[in-house]
Amino acid sequence: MAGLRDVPAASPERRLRKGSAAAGAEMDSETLKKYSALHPKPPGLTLQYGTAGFRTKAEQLDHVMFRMGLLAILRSKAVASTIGIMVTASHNPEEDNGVKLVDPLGEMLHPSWEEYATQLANAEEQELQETVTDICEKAAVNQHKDASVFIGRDTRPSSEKLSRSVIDGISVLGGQYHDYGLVTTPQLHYMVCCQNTQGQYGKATLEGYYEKLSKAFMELIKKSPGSGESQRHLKIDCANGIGALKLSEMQPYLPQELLIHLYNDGTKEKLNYLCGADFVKVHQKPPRGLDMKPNERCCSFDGDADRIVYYYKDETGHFHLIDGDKIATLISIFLKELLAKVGQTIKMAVVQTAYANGSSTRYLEETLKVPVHCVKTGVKHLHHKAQEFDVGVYFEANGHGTVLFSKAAETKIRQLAKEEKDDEKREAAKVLENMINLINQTVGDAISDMLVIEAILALKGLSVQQWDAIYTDLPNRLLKVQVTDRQVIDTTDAERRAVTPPGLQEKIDALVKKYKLSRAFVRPSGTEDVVRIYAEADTQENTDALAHEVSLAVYHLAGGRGEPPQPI
Ligand code: G16
Repeated sequence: MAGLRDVPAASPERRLRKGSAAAGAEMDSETLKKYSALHPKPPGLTLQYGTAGFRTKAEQLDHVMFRMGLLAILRSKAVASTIGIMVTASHNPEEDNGVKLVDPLGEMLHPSWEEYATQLANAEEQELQETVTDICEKAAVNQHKDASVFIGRDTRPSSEKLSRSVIDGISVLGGQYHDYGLVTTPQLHYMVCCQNTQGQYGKATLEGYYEKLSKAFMELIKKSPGSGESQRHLKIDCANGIGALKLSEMQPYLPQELLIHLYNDGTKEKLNYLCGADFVKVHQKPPRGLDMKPNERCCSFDGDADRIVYYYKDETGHFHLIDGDKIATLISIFLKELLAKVGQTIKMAVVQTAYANGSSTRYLEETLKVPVHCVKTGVKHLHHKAQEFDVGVYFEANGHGTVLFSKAAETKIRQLAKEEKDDEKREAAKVLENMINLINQTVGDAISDMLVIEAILALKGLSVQQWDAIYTDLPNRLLKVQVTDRQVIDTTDAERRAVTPPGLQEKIDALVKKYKLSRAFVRPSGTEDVVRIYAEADTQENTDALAHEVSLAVYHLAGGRGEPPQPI
């Protein structure tokens, strides 16, 4: 496989591969034992494959990384494709780390394998061999297949060492790997997809990624009013993370029409500290370290550059957040107009989560007349749902999302862009074709989303204020509460209702009734040791009161830890 590096001949994996089975019952258990002992599991520690893989304090993750190296090889053999492993804890504090596994077409790991990942991560040392064998049997792993893994990591101080533990795991079970080193999470997803589609999706290199996106972006903005004459400025808060590094690399590929200014590039401050997309969304205020003048368009990436939110400050100094819901709305308006112009029966739908602002759902359904679907938090759920449509726009309110085009829709659009006789239809199809090339369809990608948004704003001649004015968000508030065991909260109806602990949902229902246009729900986070609380109501004051009351209900009924939540 081009670009892949064989593990060194002297590595344990070589010896294993010479045997009839690289993994499973006949595996060289002594070698596994020996290498696993270098990455010992703290006895009794159990971790769960959460919303986006494993996440916890970096010092607890060495064994998990080694074992995810093992798992990636098993998965690669099972599906006869390259698998990706990204070492990152994304929006979490710098001291945390984590791992996200990437499936062949760049999607998140298939849910059926999440359970195997959890089993493997939690097996005690003496059970490890048996667990590997068990997974091989259950998942019908063809031990004779070749295996290959792509590895990437974020800029956390702990990431390099942890990615070496991944490589140790890979080496024990055999196969090839390519270590891309520092990349954004979506870049790794892109590489995996390129590799498994034999280059159809693009070249599996960073250069290939930059060239593909910048070419599509340039094609798009060529058609914008005033193109070539005016420059667009965009200030980007990079969360002190990988986004800064990769945007700097990409800058020479970008046309002069787009001038990006990078802030929080990681040279001075800590990753995600008082900055980044999660901070801006949760606190609804600008990040530290970005000087914002009135009406300037600004955006924030998160720690591994798979989320983006926009914002600006008006003349009165008032801060306006443009979150994932408004990004989805802008993209949907734009695509819907183009689809109408090409005159085909290509159906579009939007996928959201319970966190979507009520105003966005109403606007999409009632004004834009686009079907909206609500699924559980986690891009894996949104991605899966979006695959059901010709064009599936999915975004979480936190700014994590993308657009998926079905194979049939993509083929039709490319054909129209080439052969359609009607000029207007052909031009619309060409714009759609370039959007397909610009959007990273494997996963939410802050760089790609940023270019998509900048292209749409330029083509439609929209200012950030005009975009913001499409609809008015209902006041909303996100809070966190610490409890002894967050799994005591179980939810249903796409996480909009709590099933346990007893009495909690009844209490939330009663609290919600006190306010107008109100809504609230609670759910255990899959990336942090907290319960998340979301509330919406007619005014910010009422929203904050509702959010606080619900957080107290969680604290009292779900075993709160530490001090009770304070009013906002
Ligand atoms: C991850 C997931 C997102 C999810 C977020 C928060 O984001 O990829 O889909 O919305 O965690 O999840 P939770 O509320 O369960 O903690 P990231 O950017 O941190 O990888």
